[in-house]
Amino acid sequence: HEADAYRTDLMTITRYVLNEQSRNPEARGDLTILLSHIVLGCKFVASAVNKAGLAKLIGLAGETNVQGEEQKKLDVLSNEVFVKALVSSGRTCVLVSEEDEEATFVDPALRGKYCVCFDPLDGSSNIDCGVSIGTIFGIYMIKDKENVTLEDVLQPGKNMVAAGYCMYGSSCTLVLSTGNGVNGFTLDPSLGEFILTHPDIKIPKKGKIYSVNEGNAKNWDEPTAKFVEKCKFPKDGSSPKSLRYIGSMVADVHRTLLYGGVFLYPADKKSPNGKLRVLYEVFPMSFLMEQAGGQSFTGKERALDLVPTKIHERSPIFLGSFEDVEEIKGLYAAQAK
Ligand code: P6P
Repeated sequence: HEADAYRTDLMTITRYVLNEQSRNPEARGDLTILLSHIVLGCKFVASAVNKAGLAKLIGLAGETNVQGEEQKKLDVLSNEVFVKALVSSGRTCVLVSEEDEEATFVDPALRGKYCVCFDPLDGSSNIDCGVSIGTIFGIYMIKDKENVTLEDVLQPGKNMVAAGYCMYGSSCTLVLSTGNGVNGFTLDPSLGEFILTHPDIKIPKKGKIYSVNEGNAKNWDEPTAKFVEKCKFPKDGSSPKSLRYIGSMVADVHRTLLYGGVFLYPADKKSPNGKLRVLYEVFPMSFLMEQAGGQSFTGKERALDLVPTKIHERSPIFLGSFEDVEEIKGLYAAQAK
């Protein structure tokens, strides 16, 4: 019976990744070990986020907790945990974090063959009001282990070997792809294990939801304005789409992945490259969308084809259901003519 199977045949994320990697003859288990350290970081953040309100972990730095200790901001704390977990894994050589101005080059004695770009706690401005937040990560293989440079992380997103996010909400859900589809795992706090709950996620080809900060409408370019207008006042007599915008990328993207629709953070007159960061927001989410049968577009090109030149550079992003993004691409192509 289904429930019994869950209770006895536990498909943990570790077992899932091991199974998947064992099918790859040249795999030496390095990615498996790296992912297990990322999972550890997510478990730590999940427990810290859940305690946040109680231990005064939220809000601005300088808060003192019940013990009167100087309390670090949750995103600073999360960043430290992830950096330490990734370095100690012995499988990484360059790290790019939203929290650190410069890339971290791992001590040669501890170097491995992967680069990790991550946002340890994306949407952290939402912590104080209890809105879901998340960790986002993307993983590259370095080009030459003997000669490690910033070029190893300035690769187009299509070179990523794995990407994922962990959403800290009503439940803690980790969504992961290592290039063979997308799977979702839910943390069972009683076991401290992520269990497979969403096997082989596929995004609906078309959706009834659009997700954008309408507050920026004054500054949008014409193709974006036309697309949003079409969502609200369809010309073909179909019913208008629903607007759902949480303002926390992991939450908005997770809903888009499961329910379909499109998430947009377009360029506008004030921010010609939009707001979201290429290496640790746009690329990982675009990788997942393509692996789930959706697509992701920058307004100019396929998001994963973009070649970054700076580690914190931004890009406009339109991602989600294949057909919805196709419509947006048509509007931009018409403008380009
Ligand atoms: P806006 C959160 O601050 C964030 O980086 C993403 O998680 C989110 O999608 C976006 O910014 C929200 O931006 O301008 O709509 O508040």
